[in-house]
Amino acid sequence: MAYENIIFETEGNVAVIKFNRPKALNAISIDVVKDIQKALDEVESNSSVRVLILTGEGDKAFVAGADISLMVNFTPLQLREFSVALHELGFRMEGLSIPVIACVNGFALGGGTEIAMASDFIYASDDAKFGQPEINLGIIPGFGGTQRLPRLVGKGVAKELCMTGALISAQEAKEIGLVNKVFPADKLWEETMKTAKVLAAKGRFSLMAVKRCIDRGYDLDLRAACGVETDQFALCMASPDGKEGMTAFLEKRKPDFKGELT
Ligand code: DAK
Repeated sequence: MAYENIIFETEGNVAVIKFNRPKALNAISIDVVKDIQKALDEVESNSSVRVLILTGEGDKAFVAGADISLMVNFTPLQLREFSVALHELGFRMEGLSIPVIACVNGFALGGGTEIAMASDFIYASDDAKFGQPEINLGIIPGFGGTQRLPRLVGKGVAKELCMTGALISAQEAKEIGLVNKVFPADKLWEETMKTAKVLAAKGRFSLMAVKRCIDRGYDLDLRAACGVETDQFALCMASPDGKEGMTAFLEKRKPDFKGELT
């Protein structure tokens, strides 16, 4: 399928969505969100896809936020539609059964930091910049920034970033726990792909189970969260990949995970 606002491609078991509006620093519009939703339909209907990477076209920006030139003219109903579309996208990314890596190759501001946070983890180039600068526009983060950011970095740091609107470097973002790893810009893609391939070789169900346990359990009390883990653990043990992994260990060979249901 052809897309206007993104580039969608697959490389082996890895699917890649590139935000593709480099002249506007890949700012997000409702059409971008619709294109991503269609690409996610493709991802979900292709069981050979084991990992998804999000990145930005060009060398300047991952996503510089929501498209301010469009947003400024939105009616309240259009704003509501945009809001619903963005929140649905974030929850859909978290609900995907495969890992999603944000490969942040430049500015990730406002909606850019927010879509990166809805991924499972973030790798960034050493020249990337993060921030929630909405306060400078007289608004606040509207795509989960006030909610996902404190969960990742703690309340105080999240409040400081949302209240000052300050931009921070990739290294600072790593120090506060927003970013997992920082690479020189010319190595970011190679390193992200290396990790994606490591993940693609793991069992499909155990990857999904880790994602479910951590995302669902995070908002629950410890006892309820451990209950989520118990259920996911039992499902993995009963899955063909679970049997294969343990049998391979006992037979002193590499596991061959098929990701099948029976
Ligand atoms: N929207 C539209 N265009 C943008 C843009 C944006 N967010 N960011 C950059 N551009 C455009 C610029 O206007 C410029 O276009 P031309 O003038 O060439 O036509 C082009 O990209 C290049 O940008 P600059 O010339 O400004 O490049 P610089 O290197 O000088 O500066 C910059 C780069 C990233 C520091 C700067 O462009 C900048 O400050 N951009 C705005 C960053 C920002 O404030 N981001 C937050 C946007 S607000 C919601 C959900 C979510 C949101 C809202 C509502 N609901 C649920 C309802 C999210 C809001 C946001 O993300």
